[in-house]
Amino acid sequence: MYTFTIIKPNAFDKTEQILRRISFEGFQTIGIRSVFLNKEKAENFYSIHKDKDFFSDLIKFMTSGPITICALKKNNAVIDFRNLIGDTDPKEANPGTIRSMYGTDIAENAIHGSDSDENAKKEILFFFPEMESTIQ
Ligand code: IDP
Ligand code: MG
Repeated sequence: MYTFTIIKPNAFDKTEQILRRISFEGFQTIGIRSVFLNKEKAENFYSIHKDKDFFSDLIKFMTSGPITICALKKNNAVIDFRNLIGDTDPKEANPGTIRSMYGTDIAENAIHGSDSDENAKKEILFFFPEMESTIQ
């Protein structure tokens, strides 16, 4: 029903094109904001990856410029959105997917998408706590 996305710093200047594509694919935007992440907020959001060797680079990247965060609604939102963005590595992502079109490399892959319904809710509430009653 819901998913959460971040247009990452390397794709921030493509936000309009990417949002148009997301809307064209049938996702309804129910929350949107452009923000800067500080180190603490980025580390919290990606805490599941804190022991990975790319963690500090990931935090540096995600705090390097503005991002756009969105809560999205659609039937089958999580799976359909992962299919729309493509593989984590833009080089592996199918042609026409958002990561294949706007990603730089596996680290700067343009866009985030939640990987489960449970994480989608957590991620939406992490950035939009005021939506608690809306998404239950
Ligand atoms: P996902 O975003 O496709 O779910 P995850 O494995 O959850 O991929 O990784 C989170 C983010 O960490 C990726 O979107 C990417 O920005 C970064 N990342 C993942 N794997 C690597 C890597 O091997 N090197 C550098 N950065 C990576
Ligand atoms: Mg992930």
